[in-house]
Amino acid sequence: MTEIFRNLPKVRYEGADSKNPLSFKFYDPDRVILGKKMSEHLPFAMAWWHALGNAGKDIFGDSTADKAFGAAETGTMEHAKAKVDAGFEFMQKLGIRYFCFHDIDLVPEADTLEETNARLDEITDYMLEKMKETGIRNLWGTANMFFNPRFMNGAGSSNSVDVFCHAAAQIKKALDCTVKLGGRGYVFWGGREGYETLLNTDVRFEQENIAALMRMAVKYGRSIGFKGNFYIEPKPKEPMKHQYDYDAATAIGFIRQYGLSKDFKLNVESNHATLAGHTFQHDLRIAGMNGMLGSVDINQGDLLLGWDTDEFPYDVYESTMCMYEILKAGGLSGGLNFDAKNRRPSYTPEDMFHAFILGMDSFALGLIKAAAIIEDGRIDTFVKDRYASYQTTGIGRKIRAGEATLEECAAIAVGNGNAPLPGSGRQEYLESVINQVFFK
Ligand code: XUL
Ligand code: CO
Repeated sequence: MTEIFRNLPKVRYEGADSKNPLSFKFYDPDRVILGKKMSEHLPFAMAWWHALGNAGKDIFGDSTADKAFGAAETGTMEHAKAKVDAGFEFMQKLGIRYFCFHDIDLVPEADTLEETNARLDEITDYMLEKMKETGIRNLWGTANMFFNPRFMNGAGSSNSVDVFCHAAAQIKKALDCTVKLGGRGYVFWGGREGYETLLNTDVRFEQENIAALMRMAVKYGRSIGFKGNFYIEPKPKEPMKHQYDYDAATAIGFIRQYGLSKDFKLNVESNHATLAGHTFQHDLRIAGMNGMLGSVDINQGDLLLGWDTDEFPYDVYESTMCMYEILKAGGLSGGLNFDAKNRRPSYTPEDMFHAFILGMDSFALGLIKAAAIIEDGRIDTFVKDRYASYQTTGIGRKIRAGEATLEECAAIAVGNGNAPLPGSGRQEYLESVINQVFFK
């Protein structure tokens, strides 16, 4: 088979002093951190849609990159196969062990569902061969229920029952493909599950229907042997003005309200959390403390732009706090999917390599620094001590045990006179501890 990324080598770890642009400076897969190999802490995945599908088109301009990968014509089955060849060669060269896909990332959508499904059968047969050859695995699959005009008012939340049924058909087939490829998860990102105006929208009706569709998906998935997690991927807006899975807390509320907790966790994405007005760390913490941190889409937004820019992550403070939350939550059942794309002017195949090297090195550094923060111990000790009065006083212990009454607390307050100040939060000191751990 012809090599697609000719002149681009297998990328290896060369250490922080290397000036070779096509080497890892920090990602050393076999290095052991907190008792586990880096490669196990960091189950990186390639997003089919960005890496193999996105050629740099934006609303002001056409593609800049050539993502035909040698096919005579794009949007054909020949092109779909060329993408498989390119994707597996790329993942092997970067040492990436997982990929994620939407149904229509894999094949061009045909005029009928039957024909699209037949194309999916053909391409997944071809992918399975490559997976066997390379040991590369599927992290998660999903159905694209936002691109086609039929989904203009949503999928599960559509006002039209015919659209709802079409969404169901796509989910059914995407689940078939995910199970066939041995996927570890199945994602619902409700890109158009929301509204443009409340003047035409019955929010309760739409949310009940989304939950009904998810319940059907779980029932069908389990019936065909899907053992992995279902994930909701929160995002507050874009493309819709308001999206129902606004942030981690909202999605967890939805999952609990509709009785989906047994089967669902979250896929938390960095740039989505920041669009919701949170830090990435915030949404990871909310998911983790609720036992709902399943998988993560890693990328980076731009505060000066304010939309979902899906940049490759280079902010090591952010990747560190991400890995800190993941380590604290006991790891991921899913993985770290690069839902990220090259900037439009970085259009060459070599730029794809640079992008993943940047992202993988940023997360390797994040892991190293997060482990160092935990081993240093000052942050964890400070947080624990900050709440010490709930351990050192009788009333504190009673409050924690749920045994105190309002009258009892009030009587203690009266006996104490005015409550003393609660103690300094020491934010600036703690931030300087982080800097010290980073740069010592
Ligand atoms: C869009 C986004 C999606 C999901 C999968 O912002 O993140 O690509 O990850 O549908
Ligand atoms: Co995503």
